Amino acid sequence: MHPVQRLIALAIAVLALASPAWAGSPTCVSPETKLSWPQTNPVWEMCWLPPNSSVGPRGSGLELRNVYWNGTLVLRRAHSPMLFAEYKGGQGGNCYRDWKDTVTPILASTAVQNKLGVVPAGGEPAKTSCDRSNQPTQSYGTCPYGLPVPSGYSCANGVMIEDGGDHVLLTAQYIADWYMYSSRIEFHADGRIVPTFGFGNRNGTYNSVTHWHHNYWRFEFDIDGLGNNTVSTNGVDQSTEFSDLRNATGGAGGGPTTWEVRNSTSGNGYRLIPGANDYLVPTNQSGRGFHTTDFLATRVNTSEYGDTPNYSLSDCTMHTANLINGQSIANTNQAIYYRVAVRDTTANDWPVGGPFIPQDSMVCKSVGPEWVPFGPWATALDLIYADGFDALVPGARPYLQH
Ligand SMILES: [Cu+2]
Repeated sequence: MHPVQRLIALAIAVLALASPAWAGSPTCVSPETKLSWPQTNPVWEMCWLPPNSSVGPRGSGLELRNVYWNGTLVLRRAHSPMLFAEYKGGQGGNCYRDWKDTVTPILASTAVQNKLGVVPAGGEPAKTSCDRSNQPTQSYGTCPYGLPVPSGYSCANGVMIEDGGDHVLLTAQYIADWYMYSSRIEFHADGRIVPTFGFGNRNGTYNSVTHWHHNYWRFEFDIDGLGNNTVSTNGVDQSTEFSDLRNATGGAGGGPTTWEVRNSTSGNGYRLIPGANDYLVPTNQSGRGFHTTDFLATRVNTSEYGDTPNYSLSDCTMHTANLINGQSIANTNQAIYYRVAVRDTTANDWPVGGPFIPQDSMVCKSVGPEWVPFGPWATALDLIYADGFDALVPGARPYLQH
């Protein structure tokens, strides 16, 4: 081959490695805002919306649309359209379906307020009510939660976007009267997606009644963007909508239950691994029958963002049968719902009959799983890292060894 031809061939090969079929990038339309992280040679790109611009009846909290990893579509949408509180024995507040569309300020550096930025050296990351609340009976109100506000910091509404070197973290906070909820999601250079939900408070109302909070995330996958995904449970492909439970032991010889979504053709996929704290409060611990499932795999239907299109404060049951109603989920796009819950316990009240645990009702508790990539796109990343292309991703750590 002529030296010039060789050079051209080499250049093409290098370009192909640097951006192999990774041409995809979201188009964001107001009120969506585009995030590219890092800003040059982005690994993750997406459109984000604050809770007050999210879809669904009374919103869906922090909402992300058209999420791309290295130029390949992963998610059409990720958000939290169903949120509940329920009280022991129907005391006090009885039960509620909370709203998810009212923002409340977060204490954060101006560098990360509604734009990608880096927390100043020696400064503190974005602080929500949940981050502040570590005492069993004390509440701290709204931002700045009784704290001094450092120079360069302020209480701001919206989405805080912090560049963590090997990941980017988005933080939103929204309020439903007595409660202030933190919704966070991390996107790691190695492909992992780590959502966290914190159940905080504004004041101490019903602090004296043991109660539970439930958040349901909704992850609408379209891996590779071709509408042909498959969902499996512990490795077994599923063809019809189903609900499922977390299981730490999996029975005799088993392991923790995990679920996977993958492109039926390419094999690119994500595995949902429950977080350790997700197991702390079992399904329906209150015994009231409002929340009986942890995981739902549903077919994507137009404008279906939850179990009911009509929001009502007193509609405090999650109506599983409205979502799991026999539709096929074979070789299509699915919306995965994943429930996490916490219990805020009053003194001398839990467990029923004792011995009672100390009061922890105002201590904020955070829960959440991890989505881990698998398949060719994860394997390709191994090769890229092994070949030294991780220079494109400052601070990135090598992908999990297989
Ligand atoms: Cu609470």
